[in-house]
Amino acid sequence: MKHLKVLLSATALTAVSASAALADKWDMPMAYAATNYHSENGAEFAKCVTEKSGGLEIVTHPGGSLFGGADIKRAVQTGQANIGERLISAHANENPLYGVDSIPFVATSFEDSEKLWKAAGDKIQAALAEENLVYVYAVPWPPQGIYAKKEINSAADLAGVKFRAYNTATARIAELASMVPVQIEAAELSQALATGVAEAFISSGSTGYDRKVWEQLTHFYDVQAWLPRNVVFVNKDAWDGLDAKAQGAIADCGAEAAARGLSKAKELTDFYVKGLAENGMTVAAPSDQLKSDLKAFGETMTKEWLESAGEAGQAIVDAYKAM
Ligand code: PCA
Repeated sequence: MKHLKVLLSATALTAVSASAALADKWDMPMAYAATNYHSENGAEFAKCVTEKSGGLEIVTHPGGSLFGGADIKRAVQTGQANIGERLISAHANENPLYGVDSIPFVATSFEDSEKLWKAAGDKIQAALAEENLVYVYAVPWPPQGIYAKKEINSAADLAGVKFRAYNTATARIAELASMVPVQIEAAELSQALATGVAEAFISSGSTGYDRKVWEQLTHFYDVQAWLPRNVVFVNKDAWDGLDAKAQGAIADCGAEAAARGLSKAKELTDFYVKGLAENGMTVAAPSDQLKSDLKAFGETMTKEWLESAGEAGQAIVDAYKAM
């Protein structure tokens, strides 16, 4: 009798642990503000997976609260987090292909940015796979412009300015314009501007709006230089550990998130730029001189990127141009 009791409780224990193993919870670090459309889109994606996967719950952690932007990719590669979102061009120093979306004036509209991403898709996915990452989806930022606290009519007006960079392309522009680059995550941008660590930067209306940069800066030049992307990826070992239903849910919810994020980005672009103006900033198109100075930087940087990205880079640009 005693024997039977022990056996029964052992069976009960096994049943409990088996059902617990089926349910899994993944933390998803994200670098940008909770109210930003990328983060809201990521939360929708997480909800979709939680509903459709049959046991996998994804919980987003926006604003760099779990891992700061600079640490998210490594955290997912090493399995400290199983899924995460990162501005992929910030890793162009590791693989130039990750910088394909940030070459000035190669793709400057949503339409062209989609084409370029399509042309780059397989190669980006392969590069991520080599780093133990499975690509899920990507969403563009609105076109990039210049923020400053004085009138900027040419590259010469930028010389000596302390410039916040977010990837190698923005750091290179700082160098070409004789600015002083400092690498800062968007989550720390307001503080960097308030303390004078940075006094100008390139980004979308979205990040200027999120970080209320009108409190320190006065001008936004709508240069429309490129549209960088946030990419969501999963740790490959964690992916391999999922059943087909959960993998399918991530793929389907990811495809939906890519489409939803793109249309949000398009829809909000004007809203953000208007918001900058409504809060007192001077919003203007770049002067002809500034435009031609930046175009010249763009030509130099396109050449440099093609040199560093080699045949794979050339193949992407050729495919894009043929579209
Ligand atoms: N916002 C992000 C990247 C590009 C953008 O528009 C940032 O400034 O960090």
